[in-house]
Amino acid sequence: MTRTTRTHLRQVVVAAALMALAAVPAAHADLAVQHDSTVVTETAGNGNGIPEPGDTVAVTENVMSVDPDQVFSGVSGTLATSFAGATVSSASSAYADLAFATPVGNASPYSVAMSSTMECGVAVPMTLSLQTSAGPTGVGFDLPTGAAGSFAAYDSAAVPRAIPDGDSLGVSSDLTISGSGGRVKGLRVRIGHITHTYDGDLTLILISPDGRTVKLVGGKGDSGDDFVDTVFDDNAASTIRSTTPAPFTGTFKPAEPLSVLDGAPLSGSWTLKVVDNSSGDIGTVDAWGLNIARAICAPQPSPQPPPPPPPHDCGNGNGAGNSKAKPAKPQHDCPKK
Ligand SMILES: [Ca+2]
Ligand SMILES: [Ca+2]
Ligand SMILES: [Ca+2]
Repeated sequence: MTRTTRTHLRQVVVAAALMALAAVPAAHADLAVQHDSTVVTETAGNGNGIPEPGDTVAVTENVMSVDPDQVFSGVSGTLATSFAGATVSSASSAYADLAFATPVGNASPYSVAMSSTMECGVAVPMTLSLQTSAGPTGVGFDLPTGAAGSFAAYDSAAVPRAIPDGDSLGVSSDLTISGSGGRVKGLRVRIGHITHTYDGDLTLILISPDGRTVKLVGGKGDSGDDFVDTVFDDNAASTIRSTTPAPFTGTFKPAEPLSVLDGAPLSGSWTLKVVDNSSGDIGTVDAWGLNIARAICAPQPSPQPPPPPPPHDCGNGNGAGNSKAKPAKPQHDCPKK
């Protein structure tokens, strides 16, 4: 086998390994490199600074070592996406060494072009494959698109629902949103009323139409009764704590972030699942709803208009030759002869 062939074979093997990595990033999770944060900057498009369909964006993906005993050196990244509406045009970059708990970004920005036909609000899934002196690894992250529109309120009609006592299957109450679709860019959950004589029995979970789950609260309130006008919002100051008294009236941070629902389809069947984990006390889901901000995107600039027609020659030879000095007048302004 020639040197060239061996090199080529090695490249093919590496390429195959990268493809496998993109498909199954969890297989390399033991290398202890994690996603930290992503910085997205619009570099071409409609110029409003918001990543949107039709824009090209520069991407800095900050990663870090979560292994206190290892510094990763010789790090290089290759960015890819399996999403049909996006194209990575600058995919490769070096990274400085990854020391424990210190985020490091790609030395040269990645570039991603988003198709003008992709849906506003979609979070574009990206895979960053990393080569290091300790072996290959990878991280996944999303590129969000669009801005949040105004919130609209939706209420579940599937109430009341009895909560089965001490049953891990729980009860599901649906909230169906019909209409023109769109994607979520912000979401709050309103628990108008749950009647229950021992809140500490309960776990509340929201499920999106595409199957994403968010735990809102679980096992809080001890023997306290009911939920009354409880709102879950990522922007709230704190979660429901062990010391928070029932019935939890007010606005609280959910146990898990609702932001994972950004990019989910708005239309379809949302579900509030309520599980009663302990026998003895019972209750019902009486009223709940969602406040959802739909993703909105600004249009891309119109194509350049065609050049104006040549000025009308009124028959006295002052047409094209003088067009720079005198703009053409409409035809009806020609002097009468
Ligand atoms: Ca934009
Ligand atoms: Ca009680
Ligand atoms: Ca119970």
